[in-house]
Amino acid sequence: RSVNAKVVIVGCGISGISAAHRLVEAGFQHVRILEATERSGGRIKTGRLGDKIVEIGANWIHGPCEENPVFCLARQYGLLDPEALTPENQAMDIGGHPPWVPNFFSSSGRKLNAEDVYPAQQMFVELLNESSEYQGQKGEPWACMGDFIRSEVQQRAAEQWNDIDANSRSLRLCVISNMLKVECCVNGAHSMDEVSLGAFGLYKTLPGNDCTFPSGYEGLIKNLMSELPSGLVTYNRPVRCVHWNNTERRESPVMVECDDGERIVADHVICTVPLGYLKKHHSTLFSPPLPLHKLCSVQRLGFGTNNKIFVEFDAPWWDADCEVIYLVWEDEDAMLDEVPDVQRSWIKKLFGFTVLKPTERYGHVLCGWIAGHESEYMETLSEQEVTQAVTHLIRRFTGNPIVTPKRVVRSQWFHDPWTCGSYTHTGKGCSEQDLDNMMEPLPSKGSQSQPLQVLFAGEATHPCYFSTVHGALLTGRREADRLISHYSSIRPSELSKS
Ligand code: 6YU
Repeated sequence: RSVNAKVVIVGCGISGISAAHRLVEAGFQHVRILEATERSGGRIKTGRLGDKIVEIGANWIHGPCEENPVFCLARQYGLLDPEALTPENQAMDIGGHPPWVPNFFSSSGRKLNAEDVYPAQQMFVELLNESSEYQGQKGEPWACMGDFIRSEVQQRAAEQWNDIDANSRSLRLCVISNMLKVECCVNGAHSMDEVSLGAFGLYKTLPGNDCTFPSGYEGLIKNLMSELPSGLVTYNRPVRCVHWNNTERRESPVMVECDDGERIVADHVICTVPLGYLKKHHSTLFSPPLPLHKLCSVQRLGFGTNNKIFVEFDAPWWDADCEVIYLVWEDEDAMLDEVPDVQRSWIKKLFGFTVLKPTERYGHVLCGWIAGHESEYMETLSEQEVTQAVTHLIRRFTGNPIVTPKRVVRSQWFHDPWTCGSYTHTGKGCSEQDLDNMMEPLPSKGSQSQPLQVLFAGEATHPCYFSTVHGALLTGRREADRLISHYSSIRPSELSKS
């Protein structure tokens, strides 16, 4: 049946697009997406490095298996390599991917032996696995992941690493600092001191060996968009304020005010703006403002920065089978993941590079990863300054004084005014309740006003797949389904009124 209710979706990322899809399929006649920028996709953004395709935003399908709707759509649209489609690939339950083949370089220009590094890596991975045991525990001895890891490493190192010399022991602690920087990137956090220990286990992985889109993640967006009615999205139309609970207009109680002054009346608004944008603009984006419990959750959840720096070379300086390069600073045995002087030494926060594979497709391209305030500072520098810093770094760690990048491209997610960072993590003091609060529609339950005026989707509203594309997609469908079941539970005679 057809539904006449007017639905405005704010944001044309994967969550907004999937909400629109579902509503249109279910017969909603008046669905409109308002998007601030000139493009669809949001944090799914495929760019170029010369003639190569690079992902500025999302990279992998995390957990490509039958339960993952991104995998199912990508398969349906024919966007994946045959290897990703094999049952073996889908069945691998390894929490992401098998360990990558690493190369380790140190700040004194040495290539490190794997045996010198593995004990520290192993201990770190053990601790990450153990951290989920603290989930939901009140009064756990450590408030954050950083404290937990440092104190456990100290204790275990005293017990297990007492047969090695001081230098080897110090190097292992420097490796722990490097691993902490890796985790900052994985979590999209400035420091692991800002990530809750008690809520770390909330994030869930799906089975499947993580895979990429050989022709770019944006292929998914293009296919989905081609199935929506044309004209459904209005681009370059930032929303300034969502006025809800408008008691004078009982029939259509929401009014969306755009930056250009346009005012659009709606029955329901699905808000999909990133958590970073919400943190910065909540006080002007909603009138009346968000209820206190919702606002507290917006503030408690974390939204940090993770950026990529793509670097192309004429020839590789890493091993042929190498998949990841770790850069270990030999003066970092304090197990810290923050750089004391950001302006002078921001580059120390870059943990290393992943190698883009296969080489036949990409040539010799590395992707550097850098999180936190150091990454935000990097965004303010010119491409030339970034290239210079990366060149010095690589020359120092390889001991090769002439190695020179051919091309460099980096992302700038913190200064993107419609994102204000990269993705969500569970900040200190967070619990499951915060993610529940994020997805709760307005007005809150029990209110006498018309229900479901403002609904919330987007990666930050998924209880266990936050920070991912599949999480975001599922939240769009969830909010569409909320409206669909609302309208299927009311009498058809009432439908024609709106
Ligand atoms: C994934 C991956 N991946 C790397 C990097 C980034 C992200 N993610 P959108 O922002 O897309 O859309 C909102 C729209 O709203 C947007 O278009 C705005 O312009 C618009 N808007 C804003 N304000 C507006 C206004 N006022 N008016 C109108 N419009 C407005 N996910 O699955 N695989 O490899 C990565 C990665 C650098 C930045 C990622 C990855 C995250 C996804 O990109 C992201 O979740 C979704 O695209 C968001 O879609 P959306 O619709 O919600 O918002 C324990 C534990 C660990 C926890 N973490 C585990 C690690 C997993 C995360 N890994 C990520 C890794 C990478 C590399």
